[in-house]
This record gives sequence, C-alpha cells and structure tokens, in this order.
Amino acid sequence: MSKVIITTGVTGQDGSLMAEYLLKNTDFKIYGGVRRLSVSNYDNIDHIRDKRFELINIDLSDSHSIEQAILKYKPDYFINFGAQSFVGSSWDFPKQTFEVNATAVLDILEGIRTHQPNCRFYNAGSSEEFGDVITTPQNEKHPLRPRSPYGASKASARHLVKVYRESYGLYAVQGWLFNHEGPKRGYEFVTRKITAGIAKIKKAMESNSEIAPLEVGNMDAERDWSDAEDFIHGVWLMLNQEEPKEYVLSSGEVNTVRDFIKTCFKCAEINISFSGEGVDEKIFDEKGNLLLKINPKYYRLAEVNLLKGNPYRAIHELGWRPNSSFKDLVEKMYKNDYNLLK
Ligand code: NAP
Ligand code: F7E
Repeated sequence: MSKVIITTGVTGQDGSLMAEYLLKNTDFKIYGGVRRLSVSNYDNIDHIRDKRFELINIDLSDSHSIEQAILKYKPDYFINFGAQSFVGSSWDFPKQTFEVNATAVLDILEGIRTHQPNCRFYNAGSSEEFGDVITTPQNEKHPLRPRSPYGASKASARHLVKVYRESYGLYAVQGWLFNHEGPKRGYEFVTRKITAGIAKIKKAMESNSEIAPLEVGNMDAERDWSDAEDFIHGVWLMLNQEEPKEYVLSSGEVNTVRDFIKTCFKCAEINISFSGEGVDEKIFDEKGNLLLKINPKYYRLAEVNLLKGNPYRAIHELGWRPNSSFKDLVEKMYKNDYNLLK
C-alpha cells in the first residue's frame, strides 16, 4: 500500500509545486485540499493529469471538513500550505487571517492527535514571524516579533505546533520560510507584480501603444528572495528526519524592492533613470515616458523593513541548499510573464 498525503493550498504556489514534487519523487497517493469558490482557480494544477493526484474538499475555516478529511483518507503526512497568505490583506481581514492561519492549525493538530497520531505534520511558517528584527541575519533562535496580523497568526500557529509536539509526541514541525517566488506566484505579491508589470510595459513599447506605469509602495524594503522550487525539497526533508526539528530556509542574500525593479528592467533591456525621493520617486525611460511611480496605498500600516535569513542549520543538518540566484529568479519570472503575453 502506498502512503497517503494530504496537502492543503494546492491551488496556490507552494501547494501546487509540492504536488508536482511528490508525484515525481514518491509513489504516494496525494489528496489536494481545495475550498469551494464561486469561480474556481485551478491554473496552477490544471496541467496535472495523474490518478495519484485527487482533489478533496477542505476549507480551513471549517473544522468539520478538516476532521472528515483526516478520518476518511487516514493520511501518513499532512502538509498545510493553505493560508490567507497576503500580509497586506491581513489588516483588512484580521479575523479571517487568524482563523485560517492559526485556528485551523489547531483543528488539524487535534484531528491528527485524535485520529492519526502517527501522521507527520508540516505547517507553513514564515519569516514574518520575526517581524521587527533585532539581529541580522535571522536564524531559528531569533525571537518572534510579528508586525502584522499575518505574522501574529503564523507565530501563534508555531506555538500550537510546539505544544502538540511536546505534549502528545506528534511529529509536527513548522519551518521558517523566507520569501520564495516563481512563475506560480500570486499577482499581488511585489515580485510578480513587478515582473508582470514590466512585461506589459515591454510589450507596450514594442507595439508603440500606451504605457501603463507600474505603481508600488515602499521600494526601500529589503527581502531575502529565493526560488520556491528550492524550498519544496527543504520542506520534504524537514518532514522526513528521525526526530522533528524546525529550520530556517532562505538564500541568505538580501535585496531591496528597488533592486528587484532595476534587475527586472535590465532583463527587459529597458534603460531607466530615477527622479525624486520618497513618495515622489519615479522611473522614466530614455524617451521620458513614465514607467513607475509610488502609490501610498501600497504602504503597510506597519512595515517589516528588513528580513535576511541564516540557513546555516538547514544546510549543515538537513543537507539542503538553495540553487537559484536572485538574478536567475528575476529573469525566470520576467521571461514567463513576457511569454504569457504572446
Ligand atoms: P498562496 O499562493 O497564496 O496559496 C495559498 C493557498 O491557500 C491557496 O491554495 C488558497 O486557495 C488556500 N486557501 C486560502 N484560504 C483557504 C481556506 N479557507 N481553506 C482552504 N484553502 C485556503 O501561498 P503560497 O505562497 O503558496 O504559500 C504557501 C504557504 O506558505 C502559506 O501558508 C503562506 O502563508 C506560507 N508562506 C509563504 C511564503 C512565500 O514567500 N511564498 C513564505 C513564508 C510562508 P484559493 O485558491 O482557494 O484561494
Ligand atoms: O511584499 C513591499 C512590501 O507582499 C514584500 C508572503 O509570501 O513573504 C510574503 O510576504 C515587500 C514588503 O511579500 C509593494 O511593503 C512595495 O515590504 O511581496 P510582498 P511579504 O509581505 O514579504 C512572507 C515571508 C510570507 O510569509 C507571506 O505569505 O514589498 N512592497 N511595494 C510591496 N508589496 C506589495 N505586495 N505590493 C507593492 O506594490
């Protein structure tokens, strides 16, 4: 009998990559949890045609659906990638963010404890838990100082995972994953917004049509960006150790949002110049066309200015390492978005 795995969030970036990874690297039966939406969004999984991959109903805001899935499919592994994952929206929907990102984790842990105590559980933790950082780079010992309802929800989930691991002996872990990106990234996250926006600008230039300038928020924010594909393997390693232990996954390299924008314009072979400062900062092309401006509506109520991870422990204990460089990542995302416009 092959093993059974439930993965939530399969319509999203990480869940869909994990489904592909498991189909390629295991002989498991994979149940992908999806919730009902008025218009379904299966773009990231539409291409998967394998009878080992099946969609099942799990809405993380409904504890019954979680318990029923555990009872019915008796998973050997449960990977929870489902979340309200957009930090910016977590101020608009704080309660929903907490319920989906923290209370649902309690429901999964209870379901596993009660019905499948040998099931290994991974919950998707975040560098946003470190928030207002006091030392750089951040490793597993950095205190949790979240700055958003999103960060607070993930930090709460972390405590629950630890309590269930220590109280009931569950194999339950939550890695600290720093920003990871790629062609399956949602369009509201800054990297995809930039690569999709600059691809549109390039197309407009090529067809002599009107250029719609990109609008962003804080270009000084610094992030440790990696390729999401690198992280999926790290999550799988974290789930398959002799003893449950949690790790930081990151590249250890930091860039500003402005660096990401500059690198992407370079990939698009568009020469740019900057003018102004702060909210008046703008980017123009050689002909004086406006390509980018600041829109304060994208500023966060409380910003996390700098996140830089230290993946030392994952590299030395898990044997994991990031493969892709920052420039490779920007290029891969830009090329994908440009090709989508063909
Ligand atoms: P994502 O692309 O936004 O995917 C989120 C997934 O969660 C989607 O499949 C979404 O389904 C699902 N979901 C949302 N609410 C749900 C609900 N009530 N019930 C069931 N499913 C629900 O996020 P991601 O980038 O893949 O991230 C995966 C996980 O890692 C998340 O927990 C995120 O918070 C965490 N994380 C991500 C990063 C990163 O840089 N990507 C870094 C650290 C941690 P719909 O399609 O139905 O909306
Ligand atoms: O913002 C700044 C923004 O929304 C990155 C999620 O996967 O990673 C992600 O969270 C930075 C922030 O990602 C815009 O203020 C500037 O400083 O792409 P983001 P995030 O908030 O870092 C963590 C690790 C997760 O766990 C999350 O799930 O970019 N920024 N201008 C902007 N951000 C957005 N979205 N849009 C802008 O126009």
